[in-house]
Amino acid sequence: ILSCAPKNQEQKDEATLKQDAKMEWWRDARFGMFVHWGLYAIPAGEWKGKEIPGISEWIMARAEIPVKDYEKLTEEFNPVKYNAEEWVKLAKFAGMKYIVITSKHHDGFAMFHSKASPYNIVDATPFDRDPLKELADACEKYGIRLGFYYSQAQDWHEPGGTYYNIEQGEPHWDPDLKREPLMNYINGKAVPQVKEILENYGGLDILWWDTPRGMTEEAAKALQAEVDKYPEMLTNNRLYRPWPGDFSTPEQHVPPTGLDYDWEVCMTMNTSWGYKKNDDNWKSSESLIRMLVDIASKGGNLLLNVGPTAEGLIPEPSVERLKEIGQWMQKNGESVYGTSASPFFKLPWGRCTTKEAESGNLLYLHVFDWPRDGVLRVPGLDARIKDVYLLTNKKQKFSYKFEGEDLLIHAPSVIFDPINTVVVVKTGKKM
Ligand code: FHN
Repeated sequence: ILSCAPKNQEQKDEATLKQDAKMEWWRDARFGMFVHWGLYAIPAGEWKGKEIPGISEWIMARAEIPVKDYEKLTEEFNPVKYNAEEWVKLAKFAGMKYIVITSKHHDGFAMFHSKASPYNIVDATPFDRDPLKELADACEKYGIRLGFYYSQAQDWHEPGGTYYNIEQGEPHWDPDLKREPLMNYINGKAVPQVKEILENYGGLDILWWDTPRGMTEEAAKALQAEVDKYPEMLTNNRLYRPWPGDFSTPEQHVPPTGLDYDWEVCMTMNTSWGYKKNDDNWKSSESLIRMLVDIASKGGNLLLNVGPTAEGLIPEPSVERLKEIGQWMQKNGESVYGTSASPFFKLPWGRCTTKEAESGNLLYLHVFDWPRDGVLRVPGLDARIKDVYLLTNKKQKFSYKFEGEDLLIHAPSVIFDPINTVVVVKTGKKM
């Protein structure tokens, strides 16, 4: 048994208890929806008839599009099929407890009504609605927590925003973009827009910074001063290196073990954050469910991404996966929500999450591959066993015995289901 169990309450200092209270809903949630939506959904990975490699929200940099040409996309951005309630109901069905949406990505285009810059969806496009206001209202209505993503340093539309093209140079292809000091952009657009998103959308639960590239301590302090006005709001670790924020953000990979601070994996279902019309490299629902279980067994959260189309629709392959994940979560969500990391170093047959019960602990054994000899070995489980049953059918009991300190659970008589077999072990001792 790893001694990674959290310190008991008495051992924790005041600051830790305060941070625990702030993080509680987020740690219990375990699962959220990431949304990358903006002008880049129109080209969707293609420019002037050519497919542009890589993540589609970077098309302005990767296809070396001057600002004046990219801006023309605003003329046709009219996502009339957008329905915030449909998105929120789908996220809720999938078992997601919070949504983080791009309010402004690196291209500088604001997906909300901003007085700080006319380069926004309400003022610069035929779509005269504020989609983030509609999303905030829908999240309020359906009890889903809300976060906004904000690209605080990279802004490829503004002369003072930092830029990053493939050669890590300046946008040599855009002669009109005269560079200015970063603080011109930070004071003129970033701080005013961060104030707008914090003040005008009912109070955010999360502010998701991205990326610290080119940030300075002066710029970070100016933005952090706005965040400090909302002490209960969570922020990630991407404002400025090495500022920690409230949680770290492994991207497109799952850490091999748990970490000793809060963390959230952000992950695409295919290969692009923004909508990409020719990207059919989709992860299966089963692999996404196992990823969620793997992450929860290590004490982390999963922020799973969708990239809506220029019409405002979540792509069908994403919808299918979210519905299948939701069906699994409806049967097994208890083994993810509000759980803590596994106390075991490694389990060859699957993963384990744990939850404190009134008189001991619940172990949720996620069995991906039942061992050939029919015996599930739980190493070093030095605790009194009160019950062993199938999460989806509490009447389905399992016979078990101890071999030394190892608990041996015998295979069920029913056919093994490789994705829905969560064996619950109720123990009489807190671990
Ligand atoms: O450059 C961005 C990228 O477009 C995307 O938004 C991801 C999501 O975490 N973050 C940055 C790359 O790390």
